[in-house]
Amino acid sequence: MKTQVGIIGGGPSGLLLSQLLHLRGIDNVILERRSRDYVLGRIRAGVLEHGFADLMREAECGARMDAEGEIHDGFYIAHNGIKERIDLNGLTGGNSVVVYGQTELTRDLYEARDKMGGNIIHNAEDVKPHDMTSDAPYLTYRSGGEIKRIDCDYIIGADGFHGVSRKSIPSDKIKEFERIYPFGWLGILSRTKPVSPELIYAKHERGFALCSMRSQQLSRYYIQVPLDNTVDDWSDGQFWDELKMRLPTEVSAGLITGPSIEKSIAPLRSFVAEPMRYGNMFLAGDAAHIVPPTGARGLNSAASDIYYLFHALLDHYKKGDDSGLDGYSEKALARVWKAQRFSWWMTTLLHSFPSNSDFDNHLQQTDLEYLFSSKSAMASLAENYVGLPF
Ligand code: FAS
Ligand code: PHB
Repeated sequence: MKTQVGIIGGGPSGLLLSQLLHLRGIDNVILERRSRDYVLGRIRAGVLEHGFADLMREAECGARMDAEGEIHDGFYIAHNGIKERIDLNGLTGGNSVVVYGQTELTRDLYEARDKMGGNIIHNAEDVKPHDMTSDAPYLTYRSGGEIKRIDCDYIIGADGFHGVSRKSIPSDKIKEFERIYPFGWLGILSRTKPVSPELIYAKHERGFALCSMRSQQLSRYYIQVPLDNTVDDWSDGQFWDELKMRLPTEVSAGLITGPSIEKSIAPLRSFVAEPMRYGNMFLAGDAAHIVPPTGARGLNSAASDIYYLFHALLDHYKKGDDSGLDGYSEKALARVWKAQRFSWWMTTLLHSFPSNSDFDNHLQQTDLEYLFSSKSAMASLAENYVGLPF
């Protein structure tokens, strides 16, 4: 098989790029290791920057997001028994975020690809990129016991943190930066009315908590847990009791609890691989970078990678201009590192660090007090949260 762009990974990054390229007549194929049901069974991000929402609309996949997603003009930070609001809309001259689950967004992208007859190969085993530094790179994969080959002009590694693309780059051609946090997030999904119309990020001496949602009937809650915890250490009742202890009394009094329909623990790490290009293979999304979810930047950083790659490939195929491709890694990394900084700062501000000294803890509380004492500080948080320009 021959295609123009071979994409490894059928998550949001790969799907969004595939849809944008196909709409402009650029042929592409997605190789996805898992089944579609498996991919759609993942519960992940919940907050979209306005730039991501615009890209979904440009990809003709935004209708359900606009119908069912919620526009949020602000969120709360709870600390010392009170909650204070960050007025995203007022502090950014009218910008906001869309609360719409990644699972639904991925479903919308799959439906759009099917409608256009997009070529997505599921259960593609042993996907491998080859001859990436040549003008004729290709992909191989195993399907039904047979090794198949796809010749392409370019390969996109959109296969997430555990994918094959980044690991196929010689170690002397890539540099990795990483910070592992000494805790994880235990998250649950429950068919209950959210405790608050807007998100609440809570800093508490017992640990961080987050009250989020997927709709007015579906709540998403998280609590910081030690790295050695497993889901089996936490019954639903224990989760609800701990969450209540970490929220201001007036908030926990209104918490509607119910059985968890999903419960999982995600480790927290900051990770960047540089450069995001190796020959004619380009990395995008979690394949190249990971952030702790505190700043809701994970999925949103993938969106700007896709935006840059889409326009770079368009310029190549439509104008013979390769400046976008040649500048992709530097341009994407400039925004990736700003998302890294913001995510690290939000994580450091709001979590309990077991190894913190009294000085560290005093500094952390002062950072929070300064934030709410300064419109400039809140505006800086807000402009990062709604999304820096692409
Ligand atoms: P993805 O990992 O989503 O997709 C990669 C795809 O490639 C997968 O479908 C995988 O099956 C496939 N693949 C992997 N290896 C392959 C191979 N060898 N061959 C073929 N296919 C292969 N972000 C937020 O903003 N907020 C959150 O709350 C949040 N929570 C998260 C919780 C968890 C547990 C995880 C893992 C991530 C979370 N994220 C969150 C980040 C997440 O949303 C990612 O940013 C987002 O999924 C990035 O999308 P992709 O780059 O497409 O990578
Ligand atoms: C979520 O709803 O899953 C969510 C929202 C905001 C975050 C992280 C996760 O910062």
